[in-house]
Amino acid sequence: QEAYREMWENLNLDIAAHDGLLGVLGKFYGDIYMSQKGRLQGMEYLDFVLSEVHGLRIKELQDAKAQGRKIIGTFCVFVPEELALAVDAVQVGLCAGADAGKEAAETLVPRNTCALIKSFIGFKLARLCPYTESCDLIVGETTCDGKKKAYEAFSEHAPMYVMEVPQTKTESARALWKAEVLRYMARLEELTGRKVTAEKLAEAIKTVNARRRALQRLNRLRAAVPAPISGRDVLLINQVSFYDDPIRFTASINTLCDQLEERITAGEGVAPKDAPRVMLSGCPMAVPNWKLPYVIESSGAVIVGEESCIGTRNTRDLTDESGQTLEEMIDALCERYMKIDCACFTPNAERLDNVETMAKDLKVDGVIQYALMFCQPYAHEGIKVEKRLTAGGVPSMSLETDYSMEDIEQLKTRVEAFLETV
Ligand code: BJ8
Repeated sequence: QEAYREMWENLNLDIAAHDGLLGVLGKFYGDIYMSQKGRLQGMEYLDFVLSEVHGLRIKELQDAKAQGRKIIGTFCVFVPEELALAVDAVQVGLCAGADAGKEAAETLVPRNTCALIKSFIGFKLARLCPYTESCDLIVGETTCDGKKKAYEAFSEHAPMYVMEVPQTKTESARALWKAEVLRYMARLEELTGRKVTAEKLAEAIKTVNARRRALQRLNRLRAAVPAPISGRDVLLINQVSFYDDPIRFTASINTLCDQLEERITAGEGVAPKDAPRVMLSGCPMAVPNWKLPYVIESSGAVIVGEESCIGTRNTRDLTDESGQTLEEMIDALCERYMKIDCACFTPNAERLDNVETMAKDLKVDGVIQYALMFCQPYAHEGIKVEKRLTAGGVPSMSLETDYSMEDIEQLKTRVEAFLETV
């Protein structure tokens, strides 16, 4: 850590508070991750990335900046990473999953704002996040009301740009989205002084698709019985996918998948064959939000899928790679991103179909709807999703929580009661 102190000082972090945060994180990670039995050797890469998440990766970002590359921060899977890569920028996810800086955040957004929003604002105001501080541009989006309004307040503290994400999938909404993608592309070109060419965009589309394919492969393999990898580990992999270099990350996940294949062939699992198979559905779980997965898996179940943006919603759809011209590639991008079934859309019937299909494909014993407290879109859809699943014979329960540890016993009681019924 000493080696990084100067870098953190240059980023104007609150060093004492940041030391405290890393201490808590390290302990939390040890309890939740390192205590697991029978972990795959390939997870060492993830352990290393996480142990260096505020160190080596930030150093890499600083080195990229020194070479004239720009750093783009995002909060939503709607922001097309392909465009950032096509202008040689580095894109990182800034969603945060810890309670830090909550009081400061509540001076900027109302108390009844979801924990994810309060967390990214808290991290900024408390000067705790070296990613936020490294960004040349932070890209928000008009998804839920909470985020939309929070970006207005956040823009007083950070270099913000907001993409207008439509709320429906009509023809006019698609035209708006294309115009927004082009407007964002122009902003990136202006920021970096580089042009998005057909050649660069084709390469970027391939890079991001390759990462999605590796994660799809991981999701197929983890579905084996007995489950060869814990849900906690797969969540961590999905979380790291938002920070790490995409090419290095893809290679590491494919290596891990090779090990998974060996484990499946040997019939080995991380949980007994008859452990209840649970799927999570709903809000994204940003680093280090591992509370609910830990509660579920320490209750004897194994998580076999995450229907969320830090999960399959971000990896399910690929961008068509057959486009030859820049225009064709941009159309392919627009189309791919409009397949995202975020609860902010109305209507959003395809999400019900997707959740049901996923639950059946994974042969789950039950689905846990996860909503962050004060998240209107996912709380509303939780009701519909639950109805659809129970009608199809899949048990489902809904949980609302935040980032505090106060409700952990209560969650455990509810999860255990649910598991007894599945
Ligand atoms: S595409 S899910 S990443 S918006 S939890 S902030 S919805 S009040 S995160 Fe999301 Fe994009 Fe949609 Fe995905 Fe609002 Fe709810 Fe908070 Fe949320």
